Amino acid sequence: MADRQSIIQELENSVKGLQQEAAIEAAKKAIAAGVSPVDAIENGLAKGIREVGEKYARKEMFVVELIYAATIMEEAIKILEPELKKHKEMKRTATQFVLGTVAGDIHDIGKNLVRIMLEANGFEVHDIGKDAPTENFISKSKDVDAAAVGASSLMTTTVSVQKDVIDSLRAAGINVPVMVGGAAASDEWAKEIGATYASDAGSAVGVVKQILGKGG
Ligand code: B1M
Repeated sequence: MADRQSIIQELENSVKGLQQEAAIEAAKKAIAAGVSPVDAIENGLAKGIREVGEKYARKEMFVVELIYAATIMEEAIKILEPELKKHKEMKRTATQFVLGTVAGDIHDIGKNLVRIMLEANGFEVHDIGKDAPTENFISKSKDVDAAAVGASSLMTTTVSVQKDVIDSLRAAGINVPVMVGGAAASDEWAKEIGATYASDAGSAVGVVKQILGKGG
């Protein structure tokens, strides 16, 4: 059976090399070999897609290739998703969490991973999708009586919308804690806008527990 390192490398290479079949096969191998799905995604697939993003930024790859690489990553995550969900706690909580990618930003792979991880840990996640209008964060939070809200942003051009979401929540009298994340966010930025930052989907669970005062 292939070892962890070679499977992780295959996952990364398949995304970088735009090889969908290879990505799916490597994801299946990861499960068979007992590689943690979080490890497979973060150190394999995500590493590959970030390199594709760097090549795109250097104009060494076209946007269609970026789109295809993202599709490959999503298909491989579909294979790994049931394994991610197996790690869930048995006890479900009644904690309502509203999550979305901010207006103007269509990047949702990271946000979807955050949703999977939160759901796997018993949270009731209301995913309002990508390019989500700020008012949808407000209306959904009211509808479900959210305990906390999460806003993802991947671009420098949309990160300020995370602040708009917080300002609009506060203006509507919704004073719940907000978690921000995504490649364009940072700890410093989060502090500036009155939010809490999570760097990845794994740590997002601990951050949500912490902002809700549930430890972790
Ligand atoms: Co685009 N894109 N993209 N893209 N894309 C970036 C972000 C970019 C940095 C690439 C680059 O140029 N190097 C660049 C932004 C530059 C900037 O900041 N201004 C960029 C650009 C420019 C664009 C377009 C404008 C390109 C174009 O059309 N000309 C366009 C955007 C259009 C728009 O949004 N209006 C665009 C489109 C796309 C695709 C559709 C092709 C695709 C997205 C597909 C999808 O999401 N369904 C795509 C991709 C794949 C990327 C990169 C390469 C990879 C993003 C990704 O999925 N990473 C990205 C480069 C990069 O990020 N380095 C790039 C894997 C994922 C697992 O990681 O999303 O970081 P990530 O999520 C992590 C953490 O950040 C965290 O947990 C996740 C898991 O660990 N996290 C949270 C995320 N959200 C969180 C929320 C939380 C907590 C943690 O709490 C709420």
